[in-house]
Amino acid sequence: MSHLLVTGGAGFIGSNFVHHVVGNTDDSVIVLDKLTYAGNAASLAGLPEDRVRLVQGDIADAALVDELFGQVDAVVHYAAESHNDNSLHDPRPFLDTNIVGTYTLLEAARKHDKRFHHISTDEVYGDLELDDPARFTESTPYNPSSPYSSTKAGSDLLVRAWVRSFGVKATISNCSNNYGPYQHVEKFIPRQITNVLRGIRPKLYGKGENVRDWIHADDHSSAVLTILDKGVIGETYLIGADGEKDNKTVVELILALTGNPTDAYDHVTDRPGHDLRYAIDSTKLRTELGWTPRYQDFEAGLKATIDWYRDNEDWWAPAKDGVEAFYASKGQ
Ligand code: NAD
Ligand code: TDX
Repeated sequence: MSHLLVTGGAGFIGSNFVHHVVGNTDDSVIVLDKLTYAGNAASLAGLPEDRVRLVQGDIADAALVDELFGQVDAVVHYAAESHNDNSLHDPRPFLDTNIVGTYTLLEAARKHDKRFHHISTDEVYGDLELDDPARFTESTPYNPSSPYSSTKAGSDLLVRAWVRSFGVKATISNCSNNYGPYQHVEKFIPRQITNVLRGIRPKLYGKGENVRDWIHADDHSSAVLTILDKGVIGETYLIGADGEKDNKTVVELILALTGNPTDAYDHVTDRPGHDLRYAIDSTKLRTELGWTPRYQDFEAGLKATIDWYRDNEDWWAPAKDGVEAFYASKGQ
């Protein structure tokens, strides 16, 4: 049994991880989360109070971080500013949290000599051509496109430097696009699901040809637990579930699964610098650490996600109008 500190544990993937830990281990969790617009204490509702404690605070607050590192065995670092479109509008918080926040945690990991796992993204590798058979591997050169992905790339490089120069016991994972419950309505899949539930037409950027490699958030969680348990210090592991789909296909599937005509969507202004395609080769994680994803059927996972948003309007409704007003101001 371990005591874990989970940063960003009130966000989308972090809260899915906390649910996964409670359901699959005896571990206890302290969540450190600033509860920005993207964090929601309700995402942790119903979890046992003797195993999950939420501390509201900033990962860049060195005194708070120092205190919390003294209370745990290992740290899993999810907290980030995570939305590309926001980073194009106002990059500053991305530098503060993704770079300075990660630096603050690494200094505490060094001082307390604690096991540290850094959560990152496949976006650090840039993008692939639509017709290129290649996929990202652990040796693909970094080539980020947006303020978001460049700050995530910077945070990965800080982790590598703290391992090499200071002997911090860290691992890194770079995962593909996640879907599942508790994802903020600013992101692609929840935005389109909640649009359809409200009778608004889904909005596709540009031609809708861009490809994302979808993985269920619960599979991301099992991969992270596997790396915490068996990962080799200093190593990077790519996490993906062979879920490549273009955006148009995903929107058509959401429309079909909700009983709507599959052409009932709009094309809107494209994202500047929009990455074309992401694709993950997760052979290293599967062969060296023995991980396999559980959600192999994207349509079934998407249907369950649609059902979750239908059943949990109280969770997403307060954010919906503000998000749509932001997109409308940009023609999206
Ligand atoms: P999210 O935006 O849903 O959640 C981020 C959480 O971090 C929120 O709860 C927020 O309140 C918290 N936070 C933000 N700034 C903070 C700060 N300064 N101090 C403490 N807490 C702070 O993001 P997500 O989609 O769950 O992503 C989580 C992590 O996974 C990120 O590191 C992201 O880069 C990575 N990732 C995401 C995806 C994806 O598809 N969403 C894919 C691969 C990797
Ligand atoms: O309304 C939309 N219409 C649309 O066509 C939105 C919000 C998005 N899109 C497109 C843009 C992307 O091609 O859908 C795709 C997915 O968009 P996002 O949900 O914004 O995700 P993405 O930019 O791919 O980044 C996500 O995956 C990697 C997460 O937000 C990142 O945190 C993670 O690192």
